[in-house]
Amino acid sequence: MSSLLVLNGPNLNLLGARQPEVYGSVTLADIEDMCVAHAKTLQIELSFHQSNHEGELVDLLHGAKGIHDAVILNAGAYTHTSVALMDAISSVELPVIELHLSNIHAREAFRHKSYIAPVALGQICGFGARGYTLAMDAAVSHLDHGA
Ligand code: CA2
Repeated sequence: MSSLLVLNGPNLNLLGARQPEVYGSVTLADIEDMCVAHAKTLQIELSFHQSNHEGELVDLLHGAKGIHDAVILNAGAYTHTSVALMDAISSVELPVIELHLSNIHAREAFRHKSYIAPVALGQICGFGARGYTLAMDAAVSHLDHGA
């Protein structure tokens, strides 16, 4: 049975509380529930985490090797700054799907740069919370068919 790790970065624990016009009104707990339900329909295992700390996200990526088959990563603002996360993704040699709730390319210029994109399998952004289940489908499709 395939296993996916869903990793969420800084401030995503605040979802639903502020800026609903940008990020929607769902909470991260709602998103986790959606992902758990979707994992059941896909018949896969799922692990879901959030951290506000760059080093902890690096540790969680390192720990994924040999345990999970693919990673879905919403690195939050670290997307735009973190060489450490980029290097961690390269080192684990697992397929990583970069995910964002908002369309980062339609926002401020500093959000257009992603350190994750060059080492990711692909990027999903702009579909709100639904992006998480889209990313799960993409990960399973990649694992099953290499597509
Ligand atoms: O669109 C996304 O998913 C982001 O990864 C969200 C990050 C942002 O820095 C990225 O550029 C795009 C922000 C995380 C959520 O921040 C919140 C701030 C206030 C209230 C609720 C969430």
